[in-house]
Amino acid sequence: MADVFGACPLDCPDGCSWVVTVEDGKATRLRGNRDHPYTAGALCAKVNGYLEHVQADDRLLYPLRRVGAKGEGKFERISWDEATKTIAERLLAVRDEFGGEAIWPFQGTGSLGWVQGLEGSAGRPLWNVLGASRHEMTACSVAGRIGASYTTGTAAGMDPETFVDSKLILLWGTNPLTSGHHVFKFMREAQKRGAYVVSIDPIKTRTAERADEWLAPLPGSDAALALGLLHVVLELGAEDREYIAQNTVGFDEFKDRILQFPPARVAELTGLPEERIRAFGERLATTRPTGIRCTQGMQRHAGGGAALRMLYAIPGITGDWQYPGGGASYSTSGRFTPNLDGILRDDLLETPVRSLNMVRLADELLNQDDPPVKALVVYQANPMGSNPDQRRVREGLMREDLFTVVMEQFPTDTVDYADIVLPSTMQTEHLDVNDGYGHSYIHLNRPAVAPRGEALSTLETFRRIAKAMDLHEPALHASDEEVARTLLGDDLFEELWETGWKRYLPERFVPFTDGFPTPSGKLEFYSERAAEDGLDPIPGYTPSQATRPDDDHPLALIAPASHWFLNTIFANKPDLMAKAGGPRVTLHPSDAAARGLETGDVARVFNARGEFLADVLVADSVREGVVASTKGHWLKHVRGGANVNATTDERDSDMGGGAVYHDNRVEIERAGSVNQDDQQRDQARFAPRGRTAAVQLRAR
Ligand SMILES: Nc1nc2c(c(=O)[nH]1)N[C@H]1C(S)=C(S)[C@@H](COP(=O)(O)OP(=O)(O)OC[C@H]3O[C@@H](n4cnc5c(=O)[nH]c(N)nc54)[C@H](O)[C@@H]3O)O[C@H]1N2
Ligand SMILES: Nc1nc2c(c(=O)[nH]1)N[C@H]1C(S)=C(S)[C@@H](COP(=O)(O)OP(=O)(O)OC[C@H]3O[C@@H](n4cnc5c(=O)[nH]c(N)nc54)[C@H](O)[C@@H]3O)O[C@H]1N2
Ligand code: SF4
Ligand SMILES: [Mo]
Repeated sequence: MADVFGACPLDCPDGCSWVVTVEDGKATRLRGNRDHPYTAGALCAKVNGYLEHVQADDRLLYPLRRVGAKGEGKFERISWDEATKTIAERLLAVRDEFGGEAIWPFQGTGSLGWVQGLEGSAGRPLWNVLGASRHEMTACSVAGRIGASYTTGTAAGMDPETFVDSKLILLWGTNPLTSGHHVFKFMREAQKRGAYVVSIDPIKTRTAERADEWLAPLPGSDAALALGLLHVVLELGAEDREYIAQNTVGFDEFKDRILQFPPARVAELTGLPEERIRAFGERLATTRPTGIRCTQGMQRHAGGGAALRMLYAIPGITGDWQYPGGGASYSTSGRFTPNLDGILRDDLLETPVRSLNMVRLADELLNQDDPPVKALVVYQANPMGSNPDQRRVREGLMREDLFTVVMEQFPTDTVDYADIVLPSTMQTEHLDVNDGYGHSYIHLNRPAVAPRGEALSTLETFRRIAKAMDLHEPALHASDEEVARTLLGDDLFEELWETGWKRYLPERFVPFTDGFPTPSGKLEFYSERAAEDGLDPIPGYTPSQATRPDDDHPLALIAPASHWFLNTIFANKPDLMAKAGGPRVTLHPSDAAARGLETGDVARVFNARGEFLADVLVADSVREGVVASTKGHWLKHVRGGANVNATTDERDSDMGGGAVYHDNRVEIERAGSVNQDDQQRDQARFAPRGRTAAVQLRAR
């Protein structure tokens, strides 16, 4: 029996350190590492059952070739040699006829590993040699990252562990008890010591339930709310003048902007009562340190970049950036700086190539002709479920002249459109290096067990494709361990091999004490860089689509993280599917009454782009005019074969071409009611594949 250190690879800020117990070559137990200060012995509702997921009956175990029509999901087993030979021939033929840019390596966030996954852009050396299009990772966090960086030079803000020292905690557009719960124990401790916690979210989430106060602004109005709060701070003369004078540039210009947003105006823009804005502003003015936790959710709007830029400016006015427990926390990404250049090998690229925006998948597949996308290699992504404008994504993937390869662990909705499917290892089966974008630790994930079936790691898959292409560049053949060593250096690699994890920052780290990584070296209320990029040089408010009433589709639909899935991962795992139930929409009683909807009804949720079916829940946990659902459902496992992304839009946010998932409008009508007969029929029709088998597995 042996305990093997590893780390969770999923797109979650918590980046947990875990320990796998291996007996006779089998992983028998998985637990959160008790010695790790951030993980502290706990994983989460989703990952506790990860070993069971690795053993699931629907794991993909062999390479497959499509035999049915695209989308049908009919395949035959082939050998790895045959698969890589076919891929090599097709990709080289595409490159010869249309140029390398006709190949699109489409990588998602299924693994954030630095060796096998997104952080190290696994596969990049091969794409460089082929001159493939660059893949712009825009689905998740880009707008907020760019926005925050105009203010402070980086989006890497507070060390989240220092929330324990906060006296006022603003949970701003973030739902940590669902989307990364480990930070909450530091907040809980602060709360015990007397800190006041405010949740600012149009939805009363399970986190908002535990806050001292819940404020529900109109979606996308956060920058306006922040300006209103700062207005109160200035009215009270509570700005930290010494901090501002020594550490910031552009205060006078920013002040003029703030003065244009008195609480009365902000009440109109945000839909919040003026007294509450005023009271909240007074609390902010008088409580040091104030820590703002603001994550990716609130930037999935037309003005998402502007909002994060604004929130990172608040502690510049109150001086909170100087205290442990003060400041703002979007992520810690960018603080861990391994030798990335050494593994990306961008020096192998002969001529510059175009970039393709991943949230524009449908548009690029359907309308791009310079050159057209002729080959799509999808890995660690499930665009059929996760991308916006589902109907058009499907249309794009249906193109007969598109050669699609999908590397996967499970038969997702995207797999159904593949010409060739390649089985991939899961985290217990391969080597990787993982950090966490919500903490300050680095981990080595040692392979604990042999891969199931013929599954291969991402890098081994690319090595075999390179070999089949007869490409001899050594970087294309570096082993998983060589890549990890290049990334970390031998000393750190060997240290982590023994210890599993290491903190890479001092304890109680406070950022920006030696200045800001901006062009001026100071916090920039006024940003030349923003002006050069064609943006407002001063932080401002960009209204979202969802704040503008639209007669046909008046309800603002927000679809954030599901408690039971991670994006679309686990949405085929029977126990978690049962806990999650089918897609649901929560409506305010007044919106429900206006449509004759009641809890238990089945509703059609629709707009011009498409529709999906959902169970209705009527509750005042959403503000009027706002409807809540969640992301993640597999299309093949739900009624109507569509999830919430049938209604979301490919439109870009204000910065970096980011996604606008929460900036969406729909109408809802009754499609039926869930009486017992319906339920039984639905259960028979939509029972997840493999349910019986998985239940037996647990019973054993
Ligand atoms: N269980 C679980 N955990 C996850 C994920 C998952 O799918 N499931 N996904 C992971 C990923 S990929 C990411 S990027 C992170 C994201 O984690 P979060 O940043 O928490 O993102 P969301 O869950 O999208 O949204 C958070 C909250 O923002 C609110 N919100 C939406 N629009 C607005 C707005 O305009 N203003 C304000 N103030 N609030 C708004 C939503 O109602 C929601 O409660 O979570 C990760 N963790
Ligand atoms: N409506 C709505 N939609 C959203 C969002 C939202 O808030 N609302 N959030 C968006 C966000 S934040 C994100 S990050 C995106 C995520 O969108 P995607 O990047 O498409 O992520 P997933 O849907 O989780 O799909 C990841 C797939 O990778 C596979 N996978 C995991 N590890 C590996 C591996 O090591 N190798 C291979 N080959 N495959 C692997 C998993 O089985 C899974 O099918 O979704 C976005 N979609
Ligand atoms: S999904 Fe997040 S909370 Fe759950 S185990 Fe992974 S890193 Fe930890
Ligand atoms: Mo994400």
